[in-house]
Formats: sequence, C-alpha cells, structure tokens
Amino acid sequence: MRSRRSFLQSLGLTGGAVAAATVSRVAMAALPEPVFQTSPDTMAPLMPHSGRPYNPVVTLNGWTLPWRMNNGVKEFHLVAEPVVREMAPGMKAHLWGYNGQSPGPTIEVVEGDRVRIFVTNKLPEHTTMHWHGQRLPNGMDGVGGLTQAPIQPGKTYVYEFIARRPGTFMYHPHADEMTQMAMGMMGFWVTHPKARHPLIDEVQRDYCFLLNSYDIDPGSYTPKIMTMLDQNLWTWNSRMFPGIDPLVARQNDKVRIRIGNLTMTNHPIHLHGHEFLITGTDGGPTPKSTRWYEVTADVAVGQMRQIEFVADEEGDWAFHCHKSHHTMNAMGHNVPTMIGVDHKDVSRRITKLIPDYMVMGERGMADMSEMEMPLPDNTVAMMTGQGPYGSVEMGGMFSMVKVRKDQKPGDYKDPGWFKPPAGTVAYEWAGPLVEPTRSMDKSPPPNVELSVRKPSGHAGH
Ligand SMILES: [Cu+2]
Repeated sequence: MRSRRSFLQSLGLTGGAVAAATVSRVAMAALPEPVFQTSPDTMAPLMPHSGRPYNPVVTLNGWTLPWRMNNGVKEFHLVAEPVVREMAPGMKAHLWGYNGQSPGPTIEVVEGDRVRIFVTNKLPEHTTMHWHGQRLPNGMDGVGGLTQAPIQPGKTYVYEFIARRPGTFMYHPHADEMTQMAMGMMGFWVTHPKARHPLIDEVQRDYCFLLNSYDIDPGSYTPKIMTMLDQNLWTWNSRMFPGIDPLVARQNDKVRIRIGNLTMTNHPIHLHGHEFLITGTDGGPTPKSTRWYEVTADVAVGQMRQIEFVADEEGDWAFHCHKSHHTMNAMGHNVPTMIGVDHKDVSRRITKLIPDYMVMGERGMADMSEMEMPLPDNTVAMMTGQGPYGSVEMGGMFSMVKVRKDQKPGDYKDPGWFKPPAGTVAYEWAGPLVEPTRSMDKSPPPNVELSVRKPSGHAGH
C-alpha cells in the first residue's frame, strides 16, 4: 500500500495542481481531464480538497476519483475502456473498466452536492451508465434505449443530478449488461451525510468493495462472458486471495465495511472474532429498530450491505465469503471425489505410461496447497497463501481484518502477522491418548441383518 502522497505524485497531482480551483477558465469550459490509475494497490483515503468536508472511504485494492469544482458543481470524468487488471500476483486479466482499472474508481460526494459526470466511451461497442440506488431525474438513470440513447464508441455523455440521499451505492452500464459486467465494468459510489445524521455514526475506518466474479481459464486472459453461474474466479474488486489487501484497524476503532454484489449469486460474508450490525443498504441507513447482531451478512445479487463493529479484539481475523467454493481460485470442475479411494495399484500402472502422473485427492484436497505442481502461465493456485503457521489453503473471496493496539490512526499499512500472547494459541496434546469408549462397546448389538423387500414382494437374502 502506498501513501497518499505517492498516490498523488503518481497522478501528477502534488503541489498546486491538486487545488482544483486553480484550473483556468478556458479549462473549465472543457472536459475535466480524466485521471487514470495503473496500480491495483489500496490507495490511502482521498481527503476532500474542495466542496463540503467529509470523512473519506478506503476502497479495497482501489482508489477514489479526484474531481474539480466548476461553479459549485462537482465534476468527474469516467472513461470506459479496456484495462489490464492484476487479480493477484502471477495473474493478469484483460477486462473492461474505467480510468485504467476494474472496478472503476470510487466516486465520493456529499448529500446535496450537484454532481456532473462526463462518461467517455473508449470501448469497441456502445455503453451507458446507470447510477444504482440514486434518486435522480428519469433521463439520468442510464438505461440504454429506455431513458437515453446508448453512448457510441468515441462519444462522451454528460450526467447531472443532485446526490439527494446519503448512503452506499454503485455504478454500472445498463447496455449489453451481461457482457459488460462479466468484463468488469462497475464501480462504487458513496454519498456522505452533509451533517450529523441520527442513523449514520462516525467511524474511524470506512472500507468499501464490490463482489465480482469471472470465468477465465487458467493460462488465458479474457473472461468467458457467456458463463452464467459456473465462474471460476470469485473476487473482491477484481482481486482474489492472496491478492486482496487486509482491512486494517487500530484496536477499538469503529469500523464500517460497505459491500455491493454485482455477481450472479449471493455471498454470505462472514467476519471472525466480532459481531456486527447491518447499518445500511443501497436503500439508505437502516432504522435502529431493525438492527441485530450478526457474524455473517448475506449480500444478494444487486444488493449492498453496510456493516459496522467495534474492532476491540486484537488479531488477524479471517473475513470471507462463507461459500467454501468461493474461497478458492481456478479449479477443475467435474473432479470426482477421491476420498477413501485407494489408487495405489492403478497409479503404479499409469506411472509406467506417464512418469509424472500424480495421485490427487484420496486424503481430501489439502495436499493441493502443498504440492509444488507446475501451474500454467497466468493463473493462481486453487488453495494458497502462506500464513505464519503454513498454507492458509484459501483463494478467491478471502481476506483478513487485522486489529492492532499499536496501529496508528489513519495508518492503513499491513502490520504483518499477529503475535499472539503466550499461551493463547491452540496446541498439540502431548499426553497419553486413550482408547475411545462408545456405549455400544459395552454390550455389542445383536447381529442384525437387513431384510430387503424387493419390489416383487419376495424377501431378499
Ligand atoms: Cu461467495
């Protein structure tokens, strides 16, 4: 993770250039210069330099789009274009996104802001932009054919509306949606409250990310867009474990995590070690009377959930989708279950023909993460990620909430592995083992034989 300073340097925005008010009047009449990002790192929060103040969010493995003020209007420039996204070290995907990345940059505004967004289409086909969850004039809703003509390649459209409701939203195309969302076109939108809000608490850490999924064969780069449910890559902001940064907190920080789902299935997002409240959806803050504690929040397709908790337990707490197939990277489907199958004899015979033949899965699949099996180019092992005690055997939608006493306020750097106090880690029993006692051992059951009645009516033998 890089500092905000190096982020701005990389954007050429340090010094006076960051003060958008200095842009000349001629430039004001032109399109705002689009800002691009090439790094998949989590960027430090973008402190507002103009307009109403707010506490910015941190986009997991992402960034917030800078804006300029133009006569009191907040102006952004999104460019829809093909991008290369590193999904994890060792794997790059050829996606479609915005301003150099998939997902596109997060847009942060304040309740009551008048917002003008320029959308330039550099894709080979038409697109539109839908502002999911927003109250806006019907003609700004971005549904191709229904509320506007599609944006043809090379053209720029202007969307303008007032951000009326504070909350957690997203943006995505509403034109050839199946293709464009399967290719990674989406982004996050946060509207901050303009004043203290009875249902929106102040937090010290405010994270956001989108759930997305892809079907990219190992060794290839472009998603198979026709896949409906059997995607092989389950990602947060187009990143998969071990490529997803940890969510870092100082002990006793109040933490908010905003999650939106643009995949084709639901994701029960589970946090270890803490209970949280669901404080908001894309419909806005939830009434207090509807909140109860959970450790898993199911985020259905097209939904957003905003969870909040006090990070009062130190440690490296797993944070992941609870569908166990979604915490894995690309794997072969249609693999038979081999647990309990003795393939010694058959493998001896196969090895005579194929010397490199490997027996897999007869003790479960954990061996997969230990095997140094050669992988094809451009893929990531199915179960991987080294922890302090060995392989974490995870992939896909998995990360950690790292809570530390000595994490500085506003410091989002990965603090490394948790060093637990002595005597607080599960350990191996070193004493004698006892034979298991079962109630049936004392009085063996009578010798029961199954009497099978065949359909013909005759008793079987
Ligand atoms: Cu999932």
